[in-house]
Amino acid sequence: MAASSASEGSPGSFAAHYSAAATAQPEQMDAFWMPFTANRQFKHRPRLLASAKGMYYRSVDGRDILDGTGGLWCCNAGHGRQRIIDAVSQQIATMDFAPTFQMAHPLPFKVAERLADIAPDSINHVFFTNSGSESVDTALKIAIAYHRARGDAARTRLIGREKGYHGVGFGGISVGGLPNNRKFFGALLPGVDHLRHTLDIPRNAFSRGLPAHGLELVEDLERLVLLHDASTIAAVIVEPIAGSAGVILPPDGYLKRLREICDKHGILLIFDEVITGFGRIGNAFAAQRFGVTPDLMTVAKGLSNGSIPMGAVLASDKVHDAFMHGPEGVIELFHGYTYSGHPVACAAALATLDIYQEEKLFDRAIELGQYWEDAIHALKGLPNVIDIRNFGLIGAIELSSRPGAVGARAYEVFTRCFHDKDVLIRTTGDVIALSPPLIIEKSHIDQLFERIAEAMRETA
Ligand code: PXG
Repeated sequence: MAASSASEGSPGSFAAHYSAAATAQPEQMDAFWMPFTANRQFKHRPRLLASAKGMYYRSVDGRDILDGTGGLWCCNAGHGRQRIIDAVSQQIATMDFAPTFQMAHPLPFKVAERLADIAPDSINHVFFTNSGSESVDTALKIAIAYHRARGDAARTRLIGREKGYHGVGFGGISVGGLPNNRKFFGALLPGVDHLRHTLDIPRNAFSRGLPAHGLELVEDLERLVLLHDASTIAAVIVEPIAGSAGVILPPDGYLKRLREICDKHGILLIFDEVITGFGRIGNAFAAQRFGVTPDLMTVAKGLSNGSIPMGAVLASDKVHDAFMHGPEGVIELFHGYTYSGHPVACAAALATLDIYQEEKLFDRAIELGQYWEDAIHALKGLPNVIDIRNFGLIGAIELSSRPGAVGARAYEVFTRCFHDKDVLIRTTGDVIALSPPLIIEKSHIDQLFERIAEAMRETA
């Protein structure tokens, strides 16, 4: 596109793209192969967003849509934050890109320091990536290489958990436990096993906060140690709260006990904090909220408020220091991405971390937690509701599935919410999952659940 045609309102401008999109026909939308989407269904009745500010998106047809999802668990500080816009604009104009292989620029050092400041005490080192999936693959590789660096090269096995979601790299789908994300893609990584998941609706339905039943499930790790022997196991990776599988909470005491068992057997513990990080459940990270410190943490999403792709692995001194031996001229970890520590992403992250700190957004999920919990549990008794789960500013409403059509009922609620109720929710299977920006106010919470309840009542 010639530069001269890219001005406001001209054929190549953003405004023109948006107005064309509002009336696009399915065949005009064919080129974009959409991720995790029923492409043909979507293109027959698209849901297109045009702009975003604060708690709201605006659709291409001009409706203000209340964001119950923080984009996709990303925009913890709400949308369109001026500070991030300014930081990103200024950085891209100053230096668009700089390599971080054998070269660097000041920003990733600053972001790393800021992350070390808000992470648990023993976690002081940061490896940058560009997404949650890359963070997971990076953390798994660091875990295996850590043991090798210590002369314990037989520890290569990775343990994930059923229903876990760790992104879509081969490492992530191998340790992940969602059948649809695995079954199409061959044999996956060898040497992986899985703990049992902790979703137990018969015993825990409508629990408020952490479920009381299921602590014994953590002992499943001892079963895997017996089977494989600890000397072969590098790491266990879990989401402190599983998001994508439909919000699965750890039974009270589960994560503490998991830490103990890992310590007993010399196994590294990785928390995948891609959705629980940056205040989602109060405190900076779930690690602090639950009082359990892992050896490695993966983050993304809220790190840059979703504005520019960015992820990171946060490593403990123990893990990091194990690599810092041998001749100084030798590369300690043969791993990295062209865009690790990208200047524009770093600028976005610094501005984001400033907002979180100044507005005390990591306190919000605790301040609002009770109100949120009461509001979501008030939906008990609506048609087809079989469970409601909540923690911090995360919520889930699980519906019974229609016979032979898992996911259809929640999908109908989702489309009704978007088209008729002007509210954005997220569904996975028949679970409605909610993760609003942390700037949400009580009046938004009321609005959110009123609208969702209406859509649920209208859905058979
Ligand atoms: N780990 C966890 C725990 C995640 O939730 C990833 C890794 C992968 O991140 P990237 O940036 O590679 O997508 C995620 C991503 C949902 C939903 O609806 C959740 C994610 C992505 C898309 C949808 O719950 N989480």
